[in-house]
Amino acid sequence: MLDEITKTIAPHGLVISGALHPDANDISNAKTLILLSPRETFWDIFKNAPEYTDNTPNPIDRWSKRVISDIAMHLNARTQFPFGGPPYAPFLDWAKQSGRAFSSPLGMLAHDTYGMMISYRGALAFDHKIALPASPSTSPCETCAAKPCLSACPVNAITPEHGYDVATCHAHLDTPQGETCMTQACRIRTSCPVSVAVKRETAHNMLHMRAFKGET
Ligand code: B12
Repeated sequence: MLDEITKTIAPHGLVISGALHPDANDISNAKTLILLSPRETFWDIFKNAPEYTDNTPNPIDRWSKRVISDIAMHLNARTQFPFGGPPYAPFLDWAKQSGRAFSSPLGMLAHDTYGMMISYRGALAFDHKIALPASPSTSPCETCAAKPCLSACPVNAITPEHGYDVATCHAHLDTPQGETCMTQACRIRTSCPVSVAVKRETAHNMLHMRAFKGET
């Protein structure tokens, strides 16, 4: 079944980034949840989708809803999305329960393959149990001696002591010095040694960062 899901989602630029058997009282009411994230081909596929050029807000969220809903129908599953709240579906908890993503020293998630560049586009909820492989269950942060994430932000907008100071982050993005964060993505996220392997186009980074700034 996992193979079938992988084959179905791959042409849409998506990959299984986590899977879990949620507790009986989980809000998803699912026996199996499959978390979906962008893979290397995502941007080329998305760029050619109608949502990219229709000049309507939240293009990636709208693309995710359309594409993942179609996939779910095909696989006889239900959907969950990380956006559209509040209330928000507990993607951070699901990610951690999957054993493939972990709280980094800054609180932001670090994933075994995508590091801090992990993001989720949606989840497939199945009413039956799908056999899942064992996950690594050791955080990449445990073996990361340098911990560059702790000093990567030019304005210390995220600290272990005070969490995420969104206003400080926003203010920096509006300055010339903040341009690198806008075009090359958040410097904390890209400093993660696991994230370094994740290559993203400038336009992709800018779309997310502009959405974060409330500009799209
Ligand atoms: C609201 C929200 C935000 C708010 C956070 C408000 C705040 N902290 O005051 C804002 C808009 C600022 C935000 C920003 C970002 N977010 Co956000 N966010 C969410 C969202 C939609 C809901 C979280 C929530 O309120 N849950 C309910 C409450 C009750 O639970 P909670 O655990 O207390 O939630 C807190 C944390 O989620 C935290 N948080 C949310 N995003 C981020 C990002 C960072 C860097 C940190 C430290 C904390 C943080 O803030 C929440 C409220 O306090 C989740 C998706 C989801 N469904 O979980 C994504 C999510 C957590 N965000 C994510 C991402 C990718 C980002 C961005 C990096 C987006 C980008 N630019 O690409 C930015 C950070 C900017 C940057 N430096 O790059 C990812 C996870 C990334 C990770 N590795 O951990 C998620 C899971 C979305 C996804 N589709 O994958 N986000």
